Order: sequence, then C-alpha cells, then structure tokens
Amino acid sequence: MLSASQVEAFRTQGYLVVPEAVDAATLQAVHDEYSDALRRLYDDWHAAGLVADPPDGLSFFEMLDHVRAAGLEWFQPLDISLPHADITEDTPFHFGPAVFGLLTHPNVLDVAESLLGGELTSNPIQHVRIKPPQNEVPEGELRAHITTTDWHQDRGVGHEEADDTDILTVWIAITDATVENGCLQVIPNPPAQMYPHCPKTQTAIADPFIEQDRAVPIEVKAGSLVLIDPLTPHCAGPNTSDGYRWSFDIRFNVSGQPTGRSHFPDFVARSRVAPDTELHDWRAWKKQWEEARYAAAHSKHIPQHRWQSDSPHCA
Ligand SMILES: O=C(O)CCC(=O)C(=O)O
Ligand SMILES: [Fe+2]
Repeated sequence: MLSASQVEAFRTQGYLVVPEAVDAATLQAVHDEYSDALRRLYDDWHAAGLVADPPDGLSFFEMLDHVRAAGLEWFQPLDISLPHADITEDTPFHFGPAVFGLLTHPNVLDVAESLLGGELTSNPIQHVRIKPPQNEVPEGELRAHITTTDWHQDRGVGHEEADDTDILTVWIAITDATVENGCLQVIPNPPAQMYPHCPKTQTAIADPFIEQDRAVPIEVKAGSLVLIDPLTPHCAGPNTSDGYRWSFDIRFNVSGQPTGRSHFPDFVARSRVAPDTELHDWRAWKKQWEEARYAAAHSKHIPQHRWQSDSPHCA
C-alpha cells in the first residue's frame, strides 16, 4: 500500500514513482516468457529462410536484433493488445501466465487500491513497449511502442464514455529507464481538464498547450512503477542508447465504470466486496482477448481515438 504522503504526492503532482515494486523473480519470468514467445516466432522464420542465423544460444535481445535486421514484424506478436486497425482472426498477440502475473502482482494491485479503492478492474488499454535504439527504428514507424511517444494525457486515448472514469496508469519498467534510453517525461501538477489533442505521430496534445519547459524526466530502475494520473501530460523521447528500453503500461479503473475501450476485454483484478469475481486464470484472460479479436475481425472498424486533424487546434 502507498503511504499517506505518497498518496498526497500523487494527488498534487499527478504522478508518483514507486521503486522496487516488482520483484526480480517476476521480472525474470516475464523475460523468460517473452524469450520463449520470440523463439517460437524465430524458429518459424528461420525454417522459412527469413533469418539466417540459427536461434541456438541467442538471447531475447539478440533474437530481436536479427529479426529487426531482417525487417520482420516482431512487435504485434509480443503486444498484450490488438492493433488499432486491420484486426483479423489471425492478428498475433501475446497473453501468457508471466505477464498475467505482472498485471495482477499483489504489489501492483495494492498500489492501485491505495488510489482507486478495493474494486479494481484491469482496463484493456495496455501495451508492451520494446524500444530499440532510435537510429535503428525504420523510417515511417509511428507506433509509440517502438519509437518516441508524443506528449499526451491518457484520458485522451480512451473513448469519451470514460472521461469521468476513475482510472490509473501504471507504467512498469522491465529494463532501467534513463534519459539516454528515452524514459518517460511528465509535466507535474496536471490541469483540471483535458487539453485538445491532435493526430501527430500518435495522438498528441495540441502544440500551444505543451509546457515543455516544465517537463521532468522520470529515470527509474527495472521493477519500479510510475503511476500516472489520466490528466498528467507525458511523453517519451528517443532511445539514444545502444540497448533496448522495455516497459509495460497497464491501467486500472474502478469496477463498473466505462473503460474507454469497451470492444476490448476487462476483468476484475481485485474485489474486496466480492473476491469470487476476481480473475485468477491467465487462460481465461487469453480467451477473452481471442473472442474480442474474433468479434473485431467481423465487425465495423472502431476508431480508438476521437481526435480529428481538422479541429481548430490542430492547424
Ligand atoms: O512508455 C512510453 O513511451 C509511453 C507510455 C505511456 O504513454 C503510458 O504509459 O501511458
Ligand atoms: Fe500515456
């Protein structure tokens, strides 16, 4: 649980770093699960002659180096979500026990409970971000899971129906995050309302509203959490290191409130009132996403964001 002074700091500054929240064993399990997932892809690509080097003995990051060099689409099969468009029955994604264990880690849920109370829904707006050195990111790669992240407020990336939802972003460092490798930056003491956003590289706060001179870089060690209020402007700069910057961002909302992405599945992560409604089975979680994928593949496209480039703020 957070202390009263941590809660107070979050409420005024709109963000909070919680160091050492996720233990080394959990981080290792995620790392191993991702290595296995990438190795399965790699084996197939190698068998098809798309990557030359045999997978034997390659680490997760070494395999990634090779598949990137070969120009293969490695990101979506590793994400814990569906893409914003062109979803088919076969769109790949990653749902496994280790990453479920991370999302429902008791320390993560305790922190969320400290801010939102004991009825917690795991919100479907969630991603892995694995950012290679920026000078190796292909031209035209716009996804904020791989390249830089524009200034935005998380309220702006959900549907309007969730504008009054009590929601918390929990950003989890899997590798150390530094200014050099493109850690989060925030603008503390958020405004009471949402700024206009525009389509830029991604969905971004309209330029005149970005107070760049107040930006604070959030350098954290692996296993730390960065809690972000839905109105706190944040971004991430380029990864100028020669290694990968790896994080997950997940969200919780008070159960029963709109998630802002109702065509993707949510689940009760903690309930003090009705503990038997909590989901503890990662396979059930995976199945929910498979069903959402099937439904999305067979229905009209639902835009993830509401912002239009012809709005007056976006000239
Ligand atoms: O890690 C990043 O690049 C951005 C993360 C973010 O926007 C979020 O967690 O809401
Ligand atoms: Fe965000």
